[in-house]
Amino acid sequence: MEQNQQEIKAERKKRLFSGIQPTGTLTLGNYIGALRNFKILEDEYDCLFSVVDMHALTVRQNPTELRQNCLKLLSLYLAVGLDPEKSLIYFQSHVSGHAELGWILDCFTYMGELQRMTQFKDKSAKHADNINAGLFTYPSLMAADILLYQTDVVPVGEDQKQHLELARNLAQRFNNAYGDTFVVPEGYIPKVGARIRSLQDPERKMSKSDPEDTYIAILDEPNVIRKKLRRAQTDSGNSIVYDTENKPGISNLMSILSAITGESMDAIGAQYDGKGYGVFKDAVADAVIAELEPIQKRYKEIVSDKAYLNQVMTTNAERARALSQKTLLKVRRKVGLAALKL
Ligand code: ATP
Ligand code: LTN
Repeated sequence: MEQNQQEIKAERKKRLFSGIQPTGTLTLGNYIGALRNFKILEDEYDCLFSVVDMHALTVRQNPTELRQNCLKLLSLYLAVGLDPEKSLIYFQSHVSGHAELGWILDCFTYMGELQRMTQFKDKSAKHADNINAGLFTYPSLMAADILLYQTDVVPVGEDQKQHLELARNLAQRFNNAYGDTFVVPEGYIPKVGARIRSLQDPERKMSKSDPEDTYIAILDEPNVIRKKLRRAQTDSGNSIVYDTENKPGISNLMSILSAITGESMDAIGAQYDGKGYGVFKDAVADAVIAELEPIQKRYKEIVSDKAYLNQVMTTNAERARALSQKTLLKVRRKVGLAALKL
């Protein structure tokens, strides 16, 4: 019997969780750093992909736009090929356990830990007129997203490393205080493309909340993609060499190409060196356009199929809710919240 249970345990796939905020147009950075890996990992793991709409509220949103952005992000998840029968693809706000566990974890998170978060510092500088408490405690809610499902692996871009570390610390802190409760999650950060940079200021990450010409949107038309890449900031030289210190612009374009084609930086350098930046930029544009075209085509079909989206949204929220209950009950019991005996 015991051996049988061990076998079942060994056979169970590891669990993966990731989320993307429905704030604006998703960029090539989001695609290479996160979304693309979701599809690659879907077969190997038992996956949850969330539209983290409650996180989006930390910045003031137009309600109509937010609702639309949530459906657009759901459509994009489906357009990259994620399977809603196999994985759980749902809206964070449809499972109240996120907020519930978020509160409990808030009570285990120190002010000093949150004050160190670079995303908080960046966002408070950007939204100086609305530095709200939610923006501050954003990382505890993210930890709740992850820990609620006993997640083993979290695929994200490099900018989320610090948040992930907090999730790990909170899991360990809680486990130390109350005995084994949470799985301590690991990050999955891609080797190439973990931090795609702004086309106009390669010191900064490419971000969907920055001006249009700094990013490529996943849904940009081919001619727009080409135009933006041709205008991407580069240095005054002409060599195609990966050197983030002295050639951040060219290095960024090389990372994009390498992430898409799988070629090494050396191979890219050998192929394009001496041909001029124009030729190289066009080659990057060709690769990006070819990669995004099939996704854009599927997206257009899916986003207009409201009945299908509604069905995915409803059934997946129900499944996620059921899954979240197990952890929630355990946590409530451990911290001493009385069970309701109906
Ligand atoms: P915002 O700029 O509005 O803060 P964002 O572009 O960072 O948003 P998120 O929803 O916060 O988007 O991130 C979604 C996922 O994309 C995360 O896993 C994040 O690490 C990844 N990501 C975001 N920007 C980049 C980037 N420039 N390069 C690689 N990965 C990225
Ligand atoms: N904080 C992340 C989005 C996010 C997330 C998560 C990612 C919220 N909850 C859980 C992975 C797992 C961001 O800003 N990119």
